[in-house]
Amino acid sequence: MSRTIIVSNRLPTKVQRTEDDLTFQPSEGGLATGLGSIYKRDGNVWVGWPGLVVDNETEEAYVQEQLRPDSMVPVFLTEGEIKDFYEGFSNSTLWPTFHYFAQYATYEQQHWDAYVAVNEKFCQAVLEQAGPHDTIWVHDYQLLLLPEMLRRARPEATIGFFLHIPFPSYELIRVLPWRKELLQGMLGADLIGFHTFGYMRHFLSAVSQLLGYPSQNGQIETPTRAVLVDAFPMGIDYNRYARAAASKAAEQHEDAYREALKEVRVILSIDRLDYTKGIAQRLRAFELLLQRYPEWREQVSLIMVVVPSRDQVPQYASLKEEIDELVGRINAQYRTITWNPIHYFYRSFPLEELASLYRLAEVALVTPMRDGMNLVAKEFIASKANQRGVLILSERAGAARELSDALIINPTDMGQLAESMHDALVMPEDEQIQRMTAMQDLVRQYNVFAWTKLFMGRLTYSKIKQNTLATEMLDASVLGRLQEDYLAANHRLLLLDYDGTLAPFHPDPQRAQPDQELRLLLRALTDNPQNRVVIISGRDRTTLEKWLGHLPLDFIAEHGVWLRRAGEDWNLFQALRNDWKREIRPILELYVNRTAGSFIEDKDYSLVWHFRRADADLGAMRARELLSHLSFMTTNTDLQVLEGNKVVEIKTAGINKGSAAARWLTAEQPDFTLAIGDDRTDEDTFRALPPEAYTIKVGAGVRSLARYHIQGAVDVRRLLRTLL
Ligand code: GDG
Repeated sequence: MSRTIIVSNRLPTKVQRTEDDLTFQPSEGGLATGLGSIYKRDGNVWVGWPGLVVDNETEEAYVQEQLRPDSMVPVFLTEGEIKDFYEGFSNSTLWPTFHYFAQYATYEQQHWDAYVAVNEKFCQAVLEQAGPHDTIWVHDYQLLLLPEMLRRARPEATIGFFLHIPFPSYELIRVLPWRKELLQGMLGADLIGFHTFGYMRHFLSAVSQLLGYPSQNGQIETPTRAVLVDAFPMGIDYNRYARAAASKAAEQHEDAYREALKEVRVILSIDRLDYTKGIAQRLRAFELLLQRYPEWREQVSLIMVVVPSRDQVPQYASLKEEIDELVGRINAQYRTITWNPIHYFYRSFPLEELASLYRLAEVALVTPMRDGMNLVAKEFIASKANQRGVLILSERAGAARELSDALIINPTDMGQLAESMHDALVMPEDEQIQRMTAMQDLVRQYNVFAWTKLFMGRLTYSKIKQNTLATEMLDASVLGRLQEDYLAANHRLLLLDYDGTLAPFHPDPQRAQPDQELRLLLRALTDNPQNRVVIISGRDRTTLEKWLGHLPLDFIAEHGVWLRRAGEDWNLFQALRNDWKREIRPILELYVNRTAGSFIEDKDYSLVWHFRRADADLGAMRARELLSHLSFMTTNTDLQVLEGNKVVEIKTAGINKGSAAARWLTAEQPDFTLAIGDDRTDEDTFRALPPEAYTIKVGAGVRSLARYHIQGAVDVRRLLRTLL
């Protein structure tokens, strides 16, 4: 039976060193609860760092043994690794960059090296657990390289990846010296999940612009595989928070707080210490509220919990100082003997005390500068049994995409923030109930269990889809059969596409001319009198003739418009017109004018708009626009519009590589046929050939009618050489 392996930087446990022992306590974070239903059953495991440095093998063995019954497998990190991989690359490079704080990011080669090494360490630990067909779910920004490392070792495994923090705009990603490696690392997965559609869009754009891989409906076509990308907003264990808030213990705590606070109303803020959370801005906005609305003085207090975190990273230490200073100043200025404006706690609370704070507060202030999701907002909602209470939520938290009934604010707009606190404090009860009910329904339904189920379901689907789309890989056994059939045959027909098949793409199409190696290869193939070798291309005949005309090859040019048998003259497939160009050309010119880097290729009987050299996203968008423009223009004409690899081509309908290939088939009656091609126009060739023909698609990410696939032009040449 196949197993599921969860991998994250931290294990869902707290291991602590006491004077003469280690203690183990399950940590009940959102992720641990959500995945509990998976990793604890059927021999599944969770692989991760236990959270403390263990410096001898006896202790390592002890930790391993202690965690085994709880289905956890520890990965041990050294002090140096924690410094360079965790505090370094993860928290001083990726964290600030992904949260739009690029000014805080450092770019240290040593940190990167440690990041690679620790990802490899995790990879080894997972491989010790994983069989070839297991499912592996990797979590978060500390392990961006892991999916690809696992893929190399386990090509058939089902691998999912989820990013818990934002994925920023391409403009930030491109700043990172290791940007391509990071994207490639993630693309080892079959399914990549983000909290919001916005993060997903940024990722697709970065992949397209940095790696040149196109995508459609969230499916990326890499040269080797299709990768699915989707949005899965993470939820909480709703009932757990609802129950905790309704518990006797929480009620007692609330009573105690209430007694101390008297009639004072409470605004609540809870965060880990982090510059992304907007804590200082929130304090200034609270001060502004007290200035603008003096009537709230002595009536309202801010309870602010800041959970200590990452204090080894310099920015965190100075943020702590800034907060201490601000709280001190505001309290000193406004406090009275009986009233404290800000109750500030720099520590964490047990769950039932946290729950009592959620109960107590009338307003929750969740105002991060950037936040992947933010679960505090959802926990506050789940805790409000009587539906009274108002959530003020930053538009830059992932949660804002779902919780549209919150008061959504821009966290840098201090005035708006102060006004929204005032609005929340005066909001009529029926409006509070109506908003809170709507949000509770949503948070209850899209809880963490639904999230896990959805992700796992989609992961299974992505694999099924890949398998049904995929052509068989041309492996050694297929190659063996192909060679045998080739040798046994007397009269062979080889139909070879040019660009992307025999020669790699070049940004300037006129510079993709054949090199010496290719010329020699084609010469050797044609030297065998039993071979008929046809170059079947979308190129114009002049170029093909100039590049390869000296060889005894047959040519099918312009996707079947022009035909030439070796040693003969060019013939038209059939009599054709090209007066339509007068009307279509100005449209293409319009798109050239609007899209820098694009250009028109004018072939005898077709027009092509090329956008390989244009900005990738802009080019793709303009191509869609042009396609719809042209589909309108060409209705009821005998023109067809083809979408190729970074090209849009207009030509007469009915003539394509397939109809031309069929002519060769009839004329030659071969007893062995091989066709190789990489783009959509080659599908016509594959379709036209009999089932026993060897049809090979170059690239494996997309659906093809071909029987086999092969990776790139280099592999095509290698394959052809084996036939010599
Ligand atoms: C990352 C992303 C994304 C806080 N104080 C106490 C306490 N907490 C608990 C909260 C909540 C959790 O910590 C914080 O979760 P967040 O979602 O707010 O933020 P990150 O830890 O930064 O998590 C974030 C998340 O991943 C999930 O994908 O939402 O955007 O940054 O559960 O309740 N818990 C206790 N005492 C405290 O004092 N017991």
